[in-house]
Amino acid sequence: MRIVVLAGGIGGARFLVGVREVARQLAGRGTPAEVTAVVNVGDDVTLHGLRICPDLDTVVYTLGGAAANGKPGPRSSALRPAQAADRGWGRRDESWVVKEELAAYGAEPTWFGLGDRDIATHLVRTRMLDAGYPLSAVIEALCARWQPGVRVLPATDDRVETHVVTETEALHFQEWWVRHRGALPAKRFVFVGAEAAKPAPGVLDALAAADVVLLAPSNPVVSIAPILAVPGLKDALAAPVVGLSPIIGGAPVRGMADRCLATVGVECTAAGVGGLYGARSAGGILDAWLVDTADAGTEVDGVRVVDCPLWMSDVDATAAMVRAALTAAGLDV
Ligand code: FO1
Repeated sequence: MRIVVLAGGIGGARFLVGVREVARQLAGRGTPAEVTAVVNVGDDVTLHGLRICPDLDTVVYTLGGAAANGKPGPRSSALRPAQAADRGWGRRDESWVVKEELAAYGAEPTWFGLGDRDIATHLVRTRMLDAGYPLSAVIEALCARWQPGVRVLPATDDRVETHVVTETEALHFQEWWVRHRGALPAKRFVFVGAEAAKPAPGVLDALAAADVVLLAPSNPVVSIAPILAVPGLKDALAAPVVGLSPIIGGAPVRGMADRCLATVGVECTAAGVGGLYGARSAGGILDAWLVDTADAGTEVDGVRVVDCPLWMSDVDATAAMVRAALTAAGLDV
């Protein structure tokens, strides 16, 4: 079974821990399963001369057991509720000496938290990019160390950055999200560079070979949309596409999807996001849409809606969501 997952950062990473678990269970029952994560690059930013890839790093760190959200062991995991206070991004056991030193020099931006261990990742990546390696080769090198257990691909090797247009200015997504906590009213999101971008090596092949494509419960506006904005990617969604709602009971599980949805004029509900992705039969991409039991009865034109618990409280809960999504795609799990 070949599973492709379109994913953003924190929610996407936690979801992938469950997808990997189901793939391991399937393999244990004689059904080899390959998982390919196609990850958003729109959050990527250059700060202090370093190229930072938040969503890719969150996925690699989380699956590699290095993330600030705990070590995804065989049973316990990145999803331990006790870690609920965790950051979700960056490294666990982190220190912030370089960040403090940069601030002592007044070296802006001081609003972006670069941990000492995390900086090593950015140094390796920046050095490889400067030497001419594509981003996909950089991620492959990082995965050689972290062994995420799934294939991790950037959506594109080209530079695509999400910028936020407000009443008075355009600023990088990270500045809007981290410095301003999304408080500046955003008029629109622009995926700078998307029109000239190409899917990264392996992305179209993975989609062509896929038995199913899962849309992780990531931010639909600033995590999934920038992936779909890469020309050729949406048209390559030939396999059944099953999405999982990042909105439960009218609120985002994490982050500020509500503010992002308001900017694009979509109501912050499971139905609203399902409608944003749209039915394949109506020019959209969805064949099925999973909503939480709290949103049972949700209807999305032309889309089969299935309700099941969508709280990724631990690996087993997430694995159950994944199995429900694979079943909705008509696969036998
Ligand atoms: N998020 C914050 O809220 N504050 C930070 O200081 C911060 C630093 C940071 C450093 C590296 C990295 O990979 C992610 C970081 N994030 C931080 C998270 C990031 O801004 C967002 O999680 C994603 O871009 C949104 O999905």
